[in-house]
Amino acid sequence: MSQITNHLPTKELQALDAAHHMHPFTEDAALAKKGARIITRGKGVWLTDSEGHQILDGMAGLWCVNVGYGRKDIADVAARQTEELCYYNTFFQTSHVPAIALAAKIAELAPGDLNHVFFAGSGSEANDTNIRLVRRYWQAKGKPWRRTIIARWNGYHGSTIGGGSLGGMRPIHAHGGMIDGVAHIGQPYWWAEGGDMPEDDFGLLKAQELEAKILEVGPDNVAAFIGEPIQGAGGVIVPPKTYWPEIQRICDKYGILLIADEVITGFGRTGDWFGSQTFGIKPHIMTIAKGLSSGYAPIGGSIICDEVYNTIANSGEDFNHGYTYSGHPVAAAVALKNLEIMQDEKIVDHVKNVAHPYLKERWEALTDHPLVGEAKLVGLMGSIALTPNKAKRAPFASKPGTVGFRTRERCFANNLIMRHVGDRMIIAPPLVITPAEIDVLIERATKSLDESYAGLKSEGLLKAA
Ligand code: PXG
Repeated sequence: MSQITNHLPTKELQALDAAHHMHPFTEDAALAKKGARIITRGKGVWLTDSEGHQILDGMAGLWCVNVGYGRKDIADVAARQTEELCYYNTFFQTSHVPAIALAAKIAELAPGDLNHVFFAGSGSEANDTNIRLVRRYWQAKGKPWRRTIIARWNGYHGSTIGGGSLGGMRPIHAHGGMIDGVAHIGQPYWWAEGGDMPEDDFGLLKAQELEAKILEVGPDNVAAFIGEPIQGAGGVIVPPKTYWPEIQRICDKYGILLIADEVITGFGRTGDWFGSQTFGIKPHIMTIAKGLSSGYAPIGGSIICDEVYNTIANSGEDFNHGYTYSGHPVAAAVALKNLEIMQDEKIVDHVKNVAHPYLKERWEALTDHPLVGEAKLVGLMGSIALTPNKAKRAPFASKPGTVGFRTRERCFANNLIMRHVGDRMIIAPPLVITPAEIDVLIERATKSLDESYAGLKSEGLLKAA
């Protein structure tokens, strides 16, 4: 199929796409008029589209292609495993080598006593697993009423009804509703919401919203708190350094399970194996997906600590949960190979000691640009705030996201994938990016910012709200 369709002209592919393919998070009728951009190949940090453009992928796909595109060694493993055992399940007291080996490898890499893995096909599914895990844990502890999960507004935990409910994205809640037993608190987004308060004070204030919510719900009704070490889809919002220690203190004080959603921050993105290590978080459960396989196969999971695992495993009952593709052998073999590559090629060290320091200097220099307020970078996860007034950290008078969208369009035109979330621009390039490629990224980003700025200026759109 791909061999055939790759040879169809772009217009024909776009017409077929519009006729039959419904896209995620997309107004399809509007896309049909424009035609989707069609990506045909990837190698390293580079993508090729059906028109032959060479695009630098500043987003690693959707935050996932950590080892870069086009690795033959991963493709070979997938082919071999497909031939040897393309599928078998892990239900009914059976197991298979790829799932066993991958679970053991993840347990080796994960910190502390996070020693047990429940596999899913994606991050959303893994978070649905987590909802059942934490509620089942408290049932098995004889406290079935402990079932509320506290999460954050503007957090992202997937788009299944469960994952979407944990997430704090109101447009997702608006399409189909939420599950019961989820409560949200504010996000630690100092740039937009911190006002005159010092950043560290604001971090404490936001973390203390957790304590207030626990007291409101009743400490004995709360099962868990879930958060991304750094909010990704929410705009790469790096919390003040005071935030996570205070969240940890509050969770410990009330005996609440802590779930770190590491779907984006896991597997090297922050310069450590896990974002929890970067921020000193000690979670009971981690959600993983994306970088686990570098996106070469769909796989996610929950890494579970001894206490939660032992309580459920020794409860005398089945854990009534599982997916056809839990631990899928081809996906597991691919993920294992990906993690071996990460280790053999010391990719986490590359992030920490080469790519991050080099990009940090160049990324932070973007604050000299008239459109850019703050620039944040943790590992290879970065954001810049666009603003008409840096000193006041002011938003634009235009509808939020207008300037970000226009800047993203300039990036596309300049063959750089840099996303926007509202009026923040975000990047998360493949972890293997080299200094020379970082130069290209910065050069294209600067050109795009210049063009966006010139356009906004000529149209009188640089006004503050
Ligand atoms: N948790 C986090 C922290 C995520 O970033 C998920 C869970 C869900 O994973 P799956 O594999 O079910 O998609 C994610 C996914 C965006 C964007 O616009 C981000 C994600 C997915 C789609 C779009 O940045 N992250």
